[in-house]
Amino acid sequence: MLHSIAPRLKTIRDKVEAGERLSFEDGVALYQNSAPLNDVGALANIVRERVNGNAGYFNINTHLNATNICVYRCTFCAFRSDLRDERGYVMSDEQIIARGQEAIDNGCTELHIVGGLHHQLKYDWYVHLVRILHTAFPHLHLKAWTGVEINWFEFLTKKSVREILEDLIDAGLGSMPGGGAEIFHPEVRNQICEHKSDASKWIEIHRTAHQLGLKTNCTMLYGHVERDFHRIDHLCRLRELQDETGGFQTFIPLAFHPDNTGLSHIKKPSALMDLRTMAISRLMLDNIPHIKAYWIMLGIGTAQTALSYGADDIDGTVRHELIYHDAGATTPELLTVEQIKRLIAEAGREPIERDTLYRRIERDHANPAAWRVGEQIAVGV
Ligand code: V47
Repeated sequence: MLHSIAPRLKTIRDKVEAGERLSFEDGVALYQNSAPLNDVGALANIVRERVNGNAGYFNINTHLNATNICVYRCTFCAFRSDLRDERGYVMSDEQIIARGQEAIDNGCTELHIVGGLHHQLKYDWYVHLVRILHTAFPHLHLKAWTGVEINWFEFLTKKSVREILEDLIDAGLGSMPGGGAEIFHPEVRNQICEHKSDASKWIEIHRTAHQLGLKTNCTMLYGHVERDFHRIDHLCRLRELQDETGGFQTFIPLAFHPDNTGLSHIKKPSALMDLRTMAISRLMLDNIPHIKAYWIMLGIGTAQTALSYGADDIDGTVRHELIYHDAGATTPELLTVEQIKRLIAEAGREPIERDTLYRRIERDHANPAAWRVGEQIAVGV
């Protein structure tokens, strides 16, 4: 017998209006096609405006992927290369410093640094990279290495997660990006990245980072082999850690891009799926301050729409993005500050430049590459 979704939606609406937490079952129900997307989006928008008002955050940042050579073979990844593949590269210290200088010259406040788990490079190379950048550019925030990379460093050094993070903080690490989470549920994880750190390891690494005072982000890769309940399970696990530590700043739902990957037979998720996932993320993650619509991955139109479906941030101007462009993203490789502000304003939100730690950035109009950190941004979670 078919059950109507309407009574459950009414219960969910009452909970959202009362600021009550949604259950696992509520989350799964919101994924049903019979739950109208506009209704789900309108509920998420209530939470978005309660938490972040009318703000549309962005930052000015640059990516650095210092090597694409990786021992792992995640089926969803088009970026990785084998050691002897002609696509494989490792950047020299000079190239790394030049990327930092380019960031400074363009007024960036953040370097987003991730890469491959190289077969031969030692732990010291990864720490050294952070140290030389921090020494040369002490005001540039280094958001570096995912939980998966930290787990690889454990394997290389036999040190504890805490010791590794302490080494990296000492070298100049400012925070950690949210990658490597993919889908936590083992039914999916074992199909798409069986060899890399499992859910409990990824969670343990972020817990330890939070205990050491580092802020981190979190992600979920959707639109491949997972089902609705796998996504909701993933969000519930993130929510649980956030209850314990409060250390996550931003959640970024990542839409799978199939080109040049081991899953190229799968169709990329539709814009409707992107918006539904954005909205459900905002509704389930009632304790995470920010939800990011990563424009590189969503495309500009969907990212703009997402600002009314739960998202309050659209990431940065971004230079040198490789992970999505290798997997077929057709978005531009960078936006100017004027373009990013315009697209937020067109979506009816107030563009606010932030740094990685969500402090306002104030710029000198005569010299836009010069900036200073302003007040901490308040949120309603
Ligand atoms: O962990 C890899 C994903 C992630 C593909 O913290 C893919 O601010 C789709 O985590 N199609 C890395 N996704 C990117 C990431 C990120 C991005 C922007 C901001 C932040 C942040 C973090 O990209 C990986 C994986 O989940 N990914 N390949 C692909 N073909």
